[in-house]
Formats: sequence, C-alpha cells, structure tokens
Amino acid sequence: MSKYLERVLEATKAKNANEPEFLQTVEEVLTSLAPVIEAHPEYEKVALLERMVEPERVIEFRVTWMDDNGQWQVNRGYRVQYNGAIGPYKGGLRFQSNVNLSMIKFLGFEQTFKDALTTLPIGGAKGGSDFDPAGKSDAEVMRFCQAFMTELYRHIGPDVDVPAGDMGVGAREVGYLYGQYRRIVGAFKNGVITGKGLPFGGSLIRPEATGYGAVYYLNEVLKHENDSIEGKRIAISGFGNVAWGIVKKVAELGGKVVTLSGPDGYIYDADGLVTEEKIDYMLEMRNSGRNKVQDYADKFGVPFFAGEKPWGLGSDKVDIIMPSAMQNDVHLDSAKKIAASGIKYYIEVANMPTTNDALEFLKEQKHMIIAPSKAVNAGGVAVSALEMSQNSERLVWEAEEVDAKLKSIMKNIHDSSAAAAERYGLGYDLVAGANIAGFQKVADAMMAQGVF
Ligand code: 2IT
Repeated sequence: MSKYLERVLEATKAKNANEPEFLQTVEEVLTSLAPVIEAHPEYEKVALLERMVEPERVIEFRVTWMDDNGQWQVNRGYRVQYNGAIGPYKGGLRFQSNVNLSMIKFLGFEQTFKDALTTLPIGGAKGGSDFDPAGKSDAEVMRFCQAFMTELYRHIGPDVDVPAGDMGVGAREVGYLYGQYRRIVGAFKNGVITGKGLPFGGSLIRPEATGYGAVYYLNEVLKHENDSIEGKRIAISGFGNVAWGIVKKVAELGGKVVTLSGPDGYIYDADGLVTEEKIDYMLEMRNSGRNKVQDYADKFGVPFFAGEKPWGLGSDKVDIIMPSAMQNDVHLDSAKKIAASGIKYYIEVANMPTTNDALEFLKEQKHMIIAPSKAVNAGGVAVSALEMSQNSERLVWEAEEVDAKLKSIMKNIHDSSAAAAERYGLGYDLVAGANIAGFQKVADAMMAQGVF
C-alpha cells in the first residue's frame, strides 16, 4: 500500500473513530484501490482521496410528529450528500431504529461507487431516520413522513438530490413523502423521489429491480464459469423486497431459492420457493408487519431454525449463497462454515453484508467466487435513474424496455468490474474490480472539474 493511501486511511480512522460501519467500508474500498493509487501519483497533490472520503454535505435534522395518543415524538433525520461529481445525489432513505450517522455515511460512501458503476449520471447519497415504521399505525407513518419531508424538501430537487426507499421505506412511505413534497412545493419537479407508485410517475420493474438485477449479475458470473442457473439451489437471507425479486427471477430461470431468514431465524424449503403461492406469500409476510419468517414454515410445513442464519448448510443442499438482508450478516465464523461446505458462489446482495475479516477470508478461498454488493445490488438504483429519465420525458416505458436496460446495465457492471481487475493484474477479482471501476469514474469526474 502506498504511503499516501496509508496516510489517508489512518487520518480517516482518527477522525471518525466513533463511526465503525463507516470506517469498515472506507477500509474495504481504499485497501483494494492500492494498485490504482500507485499508478496515479497525481491524485495526492489534489487531495483526491481526502476529498472522496469526506461527504460533500451532511444534513442532520429534528423530526417532530404526533403519535396516535396525541403525544409528540421526536426523531432524528439525516441526509448525507456524499459525492455529486457525476450527477444529482441519488440514494435511498432508511427508516429503522438503529439508524445513526455512521450507518448513513457507510451507505452513502458505498452508494457513490455503486451509482458510478451503473454508468448513469447519478451522484451518491443516503439518508434516513431512527424512526421504525414497524408497529406504527398507518396514520403515524404518514405523519412521520410528512414531518420528515417538511425539513428535507429544501435540500432536494430533480437536479440536486433525488431520494428513494431503502429498508423501512417502501411504496407506502415513498407515497407519503412525495405527497408532502408536492403539497409544499406545488410542482411535479420530475417526481423528485424514485420508487413512486405507478399512477404518479413510478417505473415498471422498479419494485423487482434490485432482486432481478442481482440475478442478472449472478447469471454473468455463472456464464463466466461455463455454468448455468438451471437447477441451482440458492440460500438467501432476508424476506423483504430484495429477497422477493430474487426469488421470482430465480424461479423463472429454473433455479430455486431454498432459504429465507428473518430476525427470528431461517426456514429451509427443499422444494424451493418456486410456486406463485409461495412467492406471493412473501409479500403477505412482509405486509403483515410481524417480521417473522417462521410464518412461512408454519404455512408450508417446512423446517424452521430459530435464532440461526442459513450459512451452515452444506453443498449437498446449496450451490449459491446470496446474503440479502442487512449489513454485517456474515461474520468470520459463518464465512469459515461457508468455505468448509465447498459451496462455490458467494454473491453479496445487501449493502456490506460481510464483515471485512470474513470477506478477506472468503476471498482467500481458491475454490470460491465472491461478488460484491455494490455491483450486485446496483440494479435498484439503476432503475431509479431510469425512473428519473421517464419522469423528465413525461413518459412511461414498457416493462420489457426497462427490464432489457436493467439486464444490459448489470452485464456491463459485471464486465467492467472484471476488466478493471484484469487491467491491474488481479485476475477475476470482482470485489476489487467493482471498487476500482466505480472509483475510477468518480475520480475522473472530480479531476476534470477542478479542486473544491
Ligand atoms: O441501496 C440502494 O441502492 C437503494 N436503497 C436504492 C437507491 C435508489 O436511489 O434507488
């Protein structure tokens, strides 16, 4: 590692010592950039890395709303506008009780490189609140979203910053957020937020996009290995929107997802989630707000493993692993089980689902192929960018058109990541390749625009 890279990494650690998740992603990304920084001594003079790790702007605000008992509640809201070199800031909002600045900064940093990888003109941002919609009434969620947007509206706009959903922010929340924006501003403003409902500027395929995109990316990996998805058994975690998209596309292509997980444990369905009834039941489970995957086991009579994650299954049961739930879902002990199982494909889907030591360990396994989330899950934000295009054109594209674009974007992300790694003599290293390809585009844009 070059002296410059080392110095920036150490300084970032010292400056953000109380932000562990943020430091985790900075360390992961910067470490894999070593050969690029070596090849570009001109970056040091203009403090490129120092500028890249520092968000352009952090907005933190109070959100006051009234609960159903007439009691006022106060939450904290965030929007981190990380890097706008490539286009308007773009990234989701996460509503969950554990949201803090470290989490939003980690997600915003990742988002910057992910958005660059899509090749579409979008910068990186993330936002959210420590408000948890689970267990709240519909009216409470609406009042919270209205209060949140009453502050956020002044910081966003179609040429400035275009938010979307993330965990805890689905179609319902996006609707309420957009409604309040429209009430305040009194104009469509090209939709201003993506993931909208179809009647008011939403894009076909956006709900499916993250999951579909992940499977399209997986397909490119399998093609590279002269392999196919036909008959493959896939273990995923989570059972939310992203998991649903994966399950649907995998079933359509002749594979089968055999696990789902929730905070309560995981289910194993040897027949696979391949029927319409099972796939639709995922939506029911999510909409129930119970947040229990055991409901699936009870309904379909399959085994449920309380308090466990689906990472202990052997290669007699699973061919591909796709962590699709949340950050730091796979620790070193799970990584060791996965490596020992002989399973070949480890395809990250959720943002930063693997701890750094676990990821390092998995990358060392010669029999395995590891794909990184910032590439694999980029289909979601890519279709968000397509929603922005449709909104600015005042058109709605057909599902087939959006899907075809999504497919070609995912292929491009895979191919450009593989090529970037090749260029630096790293072989088929999709993790380093995604970091390098994403970084290079952001770096080129920042270099071209001068120092500020
Ligand atoms: O992590 C992500 O890429 C998202 N939550 C989607 C962001 C977006 O703008 O669609």
